[in-house]
Amino acid sequence: MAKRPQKKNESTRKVTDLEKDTSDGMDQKLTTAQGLPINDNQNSLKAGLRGPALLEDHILRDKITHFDHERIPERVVHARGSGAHGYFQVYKPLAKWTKAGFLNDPARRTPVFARISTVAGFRGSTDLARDVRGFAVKFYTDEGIYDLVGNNVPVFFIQDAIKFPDLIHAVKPEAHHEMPQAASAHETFWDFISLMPESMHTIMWLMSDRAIPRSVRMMEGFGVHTFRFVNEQGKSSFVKFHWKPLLGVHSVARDEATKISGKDPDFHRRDLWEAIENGDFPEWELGVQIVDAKDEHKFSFDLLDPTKLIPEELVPVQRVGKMTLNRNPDNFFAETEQVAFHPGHLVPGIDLTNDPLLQGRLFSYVDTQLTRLGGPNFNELPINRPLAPVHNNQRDGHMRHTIAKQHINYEPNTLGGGCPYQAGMKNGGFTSFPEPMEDMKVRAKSEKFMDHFSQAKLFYNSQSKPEQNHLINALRFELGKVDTPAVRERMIGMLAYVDAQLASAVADAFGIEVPEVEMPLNQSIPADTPPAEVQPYDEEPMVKRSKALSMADTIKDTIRTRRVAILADESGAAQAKALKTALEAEGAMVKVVAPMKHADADLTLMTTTSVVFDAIAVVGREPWVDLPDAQDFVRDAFRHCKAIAMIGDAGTLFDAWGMKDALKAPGVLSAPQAKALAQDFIRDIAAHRHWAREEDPVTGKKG
Ligand code: HDE
Repeated sequence: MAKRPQKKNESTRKVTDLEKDTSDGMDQKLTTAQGLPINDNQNSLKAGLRGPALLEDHILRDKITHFDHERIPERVVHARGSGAHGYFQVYKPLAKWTKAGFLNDPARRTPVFARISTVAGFRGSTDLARDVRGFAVKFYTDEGIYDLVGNNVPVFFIQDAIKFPDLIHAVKPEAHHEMPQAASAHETFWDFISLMPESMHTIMWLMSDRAIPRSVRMMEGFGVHTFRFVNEQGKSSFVKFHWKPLLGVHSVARDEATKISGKDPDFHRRDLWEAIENGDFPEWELGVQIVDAKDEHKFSFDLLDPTKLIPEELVPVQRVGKMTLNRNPDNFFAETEQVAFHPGHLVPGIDLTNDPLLQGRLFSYVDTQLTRLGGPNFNELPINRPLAPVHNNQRDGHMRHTIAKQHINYEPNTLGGGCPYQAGMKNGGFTSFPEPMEDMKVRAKSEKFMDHFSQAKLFYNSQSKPEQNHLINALRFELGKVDTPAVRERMIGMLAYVDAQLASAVADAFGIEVPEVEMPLNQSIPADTPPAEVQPYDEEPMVKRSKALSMADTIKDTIRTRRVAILADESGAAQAKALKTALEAEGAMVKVVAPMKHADADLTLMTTTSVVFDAIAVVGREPWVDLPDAQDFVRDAFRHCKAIAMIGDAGTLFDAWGMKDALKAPGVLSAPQAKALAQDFIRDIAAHRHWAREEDPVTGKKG
């Protein structure tokens, strides 16, 4: 009898009756979908040994019909994603601001399912595309499902939902030839963006290294819109949500990202999966920025404008709880693919604002599930079911799972004892915040929405020098993929509103002057409007630079889960072992890479590449000096500014390969024995990348 292997990680969600895998248990006979045991799964039913297949073969048809319908439409955006289960726990009650139960009981572990995605690529596209990442979290609270459906960038491209289909059409592969896949580097995207000044802030984020994360575990998350908290007394405050990763915020280099896309397109998915399987559970703290209702209009920007963030210098982020992802899905399709998020899945104590982007989203998510998941009963799929009991009069529809045993399906009633009855506020019934409202019907925005450049400027000014260089190079690359000069010129004109040097650095790459700035067609701002400054809030000083917007000072105190390759053949095995032991003691994941497989080697130069590692060490010179693959391995690691340790006479390889003075570059170590450099190597790996190497006039070219 075949036994089903058990999952090793603990489960954090209770399994409901309908979720139970009926194939569980010891006896695993192969059956049809109807449970009929199958005698022969190798041969279809034929008229004779050499005869035609028979239509009668119900077993063949059962199998093939199901197979023919295995695919459902992929998400129109965020098609490529990875998910994981876990839990959320608040540090202390937030009763002052919100009555949400899961934000008030520090003893409660609320189960969550998180799905992290790219936006533009198809379901099978690469993880390392330059893109915004979706960061969606479903909380299975005692009061029903709460979804925080955010991104890894705190702002969005557009201010109003009505522009979303245009934005997505422009960024997706072009309609005539369906190219390029998972890339904003093409003409239609930049044509659209060059006419949308409101996009400039998000464009700065998209062109920064934030859009090529090292790992989804090392990414921030943001609710983007301003939401409302409502407390027990009915008092409301505005809130912006943040997820702060405990491993810090880290990215890869641009060239590295494109190479990873070829070598391991599942890089982020694999990284998340392996970390969880290894027990290195990713953690994020939930942060909130709270704005008192009376301060709604104190900012230079409108709190309802999703292209603006609230600088942390104006309103600090308070860390109020922690999410831990500790279990991989059992089945990708059933969980990660079928999970259905919706910003309108709310619990009492959390409410919406009139952000015009958010308002449009409230329509879109259920609408899209109706097509994607085939009908209104997607809420009954195991991954979407609330843990809180559901009692209502919704009935029937495609693929209904629930067998309603009550024939009374209307309210009010007496025949069903009045059940289910309206909860009322006292019993946890949801009430929308009674925001006063009386105005004209208009198609317009408030005036403060019109400042499109101050925060783009704030972001650019807050970047470190290497980050600014990376951003410039990303723009040079992206605009270099644009064929129509007028589109490129219009974009460079737009950059001039953000920063003159940025615009001219990009223009230089195309041998053109920064064009006279002409305001785009669909905006009402006069061409000579100077970029506004960030205005003081509550008499606080102007924010010109915000530390939180740069990754330069992020957490860099650990090498936990960092991937390190040690190039060593059999002659270097002892040194490799010594280094491996030291690094593993600090939580790094170490692989020994050899020219040919030997007993102590995990991988060979043929089966791996340095772009999938955070740091490399090389033992000895002889095994490598004549191997082009070894040279590429080291060159890439050097170019991508990774920590490098040369052991024994490995340091002489640089001269042999024409990498003069590389030993003097930051983050490069050399010693006769592994033991002598292990501690320094650990420090250099924890520093993530040694971007200063890009500036070194001797050893590498800029950027
Ligand atoms: Fe989405 N978005 N979105 N979005 N979004 C979807 O819903 C939409 C926006 C976000 O892992 C779709 O189930 C509109 C902002 C995430 O399953 C769709 C607008 C933010 C995910 C949809 C926006 C997001 C989606 C596609 C402008 C960050 C993936 C499939 C008004 C705050 C969730 C689906 C997952 C998915 C519509 C803008 C985040 C079509 C109309 C802003 C993380 O309904």
